[in-house]
Amino acid sequence: MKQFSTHTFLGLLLSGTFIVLLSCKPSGPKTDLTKETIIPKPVSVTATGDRFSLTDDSNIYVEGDELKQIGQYLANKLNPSTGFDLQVTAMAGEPPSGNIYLTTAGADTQLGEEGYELTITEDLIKLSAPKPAGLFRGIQTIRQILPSKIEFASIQQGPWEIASGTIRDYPTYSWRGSMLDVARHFFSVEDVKRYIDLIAFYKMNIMHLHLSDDQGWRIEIKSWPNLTTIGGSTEVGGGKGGFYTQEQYSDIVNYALSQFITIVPEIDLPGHINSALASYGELNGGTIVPIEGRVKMNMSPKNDLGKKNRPTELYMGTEVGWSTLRVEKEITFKFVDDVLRELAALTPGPYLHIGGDEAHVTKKEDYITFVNRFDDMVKSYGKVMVGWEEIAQGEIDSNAIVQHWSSPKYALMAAEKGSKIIMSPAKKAYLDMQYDSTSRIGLHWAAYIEVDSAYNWDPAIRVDGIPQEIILGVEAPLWSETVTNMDDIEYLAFPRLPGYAEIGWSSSQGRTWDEYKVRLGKHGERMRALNIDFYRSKLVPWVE
Ligand code: TNX
Repeated sequence: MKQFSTHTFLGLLLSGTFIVLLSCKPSGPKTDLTKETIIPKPVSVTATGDRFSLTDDSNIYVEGDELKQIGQYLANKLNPSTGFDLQVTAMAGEPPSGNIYLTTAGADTQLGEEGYELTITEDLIKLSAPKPAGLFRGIQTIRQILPSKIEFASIQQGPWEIASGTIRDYPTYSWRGSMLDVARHFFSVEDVKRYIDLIAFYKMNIMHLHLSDDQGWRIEIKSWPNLTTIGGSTEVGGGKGGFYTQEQYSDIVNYALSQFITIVPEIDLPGHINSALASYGELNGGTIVPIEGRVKMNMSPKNDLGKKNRPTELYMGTEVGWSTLRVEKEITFKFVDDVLRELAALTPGPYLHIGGDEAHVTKKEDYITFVNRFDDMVKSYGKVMVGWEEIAQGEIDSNAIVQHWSSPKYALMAAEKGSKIIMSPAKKAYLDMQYDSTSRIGLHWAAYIEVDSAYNWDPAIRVDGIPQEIILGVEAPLWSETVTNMDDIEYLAFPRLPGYAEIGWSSSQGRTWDEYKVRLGKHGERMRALNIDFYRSKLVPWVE
């Protein structure tokens, strides 16, 4: 009896000590890679139970000079918070232990354009991918399996440990993007670059810039200078607007390219065109009479475009669908051709987006003529035409890409013509929709989109009759009628954007909101470290 109680006492003492030891364990040392929070969720993760420590002695080795830039990108992400001075060195073969190694040599080509394999042992972090883009995507995973404080801009306390194991990963869809409307409100080059940084963190690869609309023309066109000097001079609400010089646009394009993100420039035609009509009277066909039954949105008194051949007034309101180019004016086609030629020359990516949405005051037959001629022009400059879903009415073919936002009818029409489809259903994927009726900015004409609703859909089965093979991917547009600064952008884009990134990258098999919301909650720390002004949805169990 006595002995028994001594045992019990010892047992209690031991387990007590164990509990104390456990709780004294420094926070951080994680050895189970499968427990890490990665968004978008990788294809497969295997843990091996050890850990790699990044230290002051660590460096980054890359296989070949052409990978140095990617290595430097990683160093730039890791140096500020660790306070280390990771150096990037090109060399052949595996480096000594304690380092990070990026290589394309001998990588599994099955991983495709953007896939990668990450192998972490006690000795080495090895990231291998058949293409540099895959290394870049894999680096985002490395960032996400380091402690959250790695994202701070100032020095933080280590240790900087990563659980060992293997991650094999590649995307489901090749088009994973977001659109920023810089026309309704103008955003600086710095803002656009920050947005690019943020979407890159979630492995997106497309940045669509909505460069013109009724309220503003935002890209310098040298052959038509008034477009920016006049058409770029204001914005919704009457602010001073702005525009990108061709040099600034190229700077954005190159910045995106360095993160393996393609800029898709959009000039919205033949509607949403008042900023051009206000810049050049010769483009203005005069008063528009809305066509019965085709004017869906509440029409503005502004649909009076004033006198023919006279510039219209600049517009600072938010109505849509009231302006149009005129087919009968041959100068119209010279204008569009000049714009597309200059834009194509500035754009290394394969796409030109010609808008095509909500041309409510363009006659249907004229609209079709426009789409056909725009398609010819885009092709003549060696580019692929992208347009909002309404372009499916034109004589488009399998080269064209149709961006679905509202009507299943147009999506089906596009499918019948063999075109590819980008999924941007407004009820699910519009970043400018409010979360709920209390959201401080945003619209709600399509829906209120809480974070769960934004995540809970599958592009492959969104529109009946559209097979997955013709779906290029997912894009989340951020229209900016109510968005005036970077905080506003962040508040609407986050935390919904990581969900769209996951829908585009990860398999839909077994995807559930209940599992995702826990991962998203843990990303609260990362978003805070990145200084993102995100919406703290009550539906998410935030860890901050
Ligand atoms: C519809 S969706 C538009 C935009 C507006 C947006 C506001 C589409 C292709 N056009 O012109 O900014 O709604 O949510």
